[in-house]
Amino acid sequence: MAKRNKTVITCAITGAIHTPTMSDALPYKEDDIAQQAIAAAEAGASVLHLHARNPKDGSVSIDPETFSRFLPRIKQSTDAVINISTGGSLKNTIEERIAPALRFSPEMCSMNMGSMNFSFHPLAGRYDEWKFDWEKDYVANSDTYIFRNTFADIKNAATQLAPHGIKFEHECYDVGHLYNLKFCLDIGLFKAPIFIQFIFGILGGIGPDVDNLIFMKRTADRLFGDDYRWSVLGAGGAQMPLATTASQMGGNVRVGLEDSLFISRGKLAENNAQQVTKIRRIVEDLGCEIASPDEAREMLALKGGDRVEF
Ligand code: KMH
Ligand code: ZN
Repeated sequence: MAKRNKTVITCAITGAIHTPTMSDALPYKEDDIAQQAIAAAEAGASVLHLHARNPKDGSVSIDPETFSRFLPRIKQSTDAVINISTGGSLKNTIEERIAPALRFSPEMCSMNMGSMNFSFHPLAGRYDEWKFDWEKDYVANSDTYIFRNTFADIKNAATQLAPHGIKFEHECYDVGHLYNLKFCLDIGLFKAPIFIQFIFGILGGIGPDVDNLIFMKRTADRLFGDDYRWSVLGAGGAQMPLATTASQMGGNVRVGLEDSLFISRGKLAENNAQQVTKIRRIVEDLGCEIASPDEAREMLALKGGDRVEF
């Protein structure tokens, strides 16, 4: 039997684009982000995908100063790979969105591979009470936003970030984004091996069906051959089922409160580490091993934790 790859668990600690603070478990203060990130790493996440939030009201912050209040703490307490989001909010420009990655030169950062509808407006009807004033309108109006990632934006971000040797988490929300990525790879914007995060279940992207996962994987095999590594993120209720399927297909997985506030149907997760513990148990029970941070560094060809600027 062929040797199976180890599974890299990424944990996305606190999303900002599409996750209102409607669970008390979702960290938005710097101390809580640091504490939950460290606990997720201890539970088995080898990569930590990080956004920042305004500690006063949980709104998206793309201010590098906010990141500076938790990045060094996480680095001092864990060996995990730090992956800084360049997603910002649906209202930020690409220049604003890449500012934290430019300042801190992490081992990884996200790179969203196409413009799209990215909506969570149906959530607006599900809650009567909101923790913060901005949330209801932001959520309700998300049916008017375009998540902008034009070819020019991608080229601009890739060119400015290139001197930093950062490995991108290429976020692909639909099959067309794989072709966008292929085009960008062919014109030299990115270096192999590339790391693709297949994303399922965002309203505006491809749906969370196993057929679609197989289709995305087959398409990526055809386009990138051996030049890519891959992982799966299912939004909401699709998180654990699709991560389980991906791990059985030889892929890597992403969990975290950014993408689902739940631990099981209708039950809120207590924290990020609980989701990491759950997927780790599933992966190990089904006969795979999880990758350590250094094994993730090798698999993804990262520059090393000693070459970041925080
Ligand atoms: N939460 C994901 C669906 C980013 O950070 O650049 C989107 C995301 C984007 O992770
Ligand atoms: Zn993110």
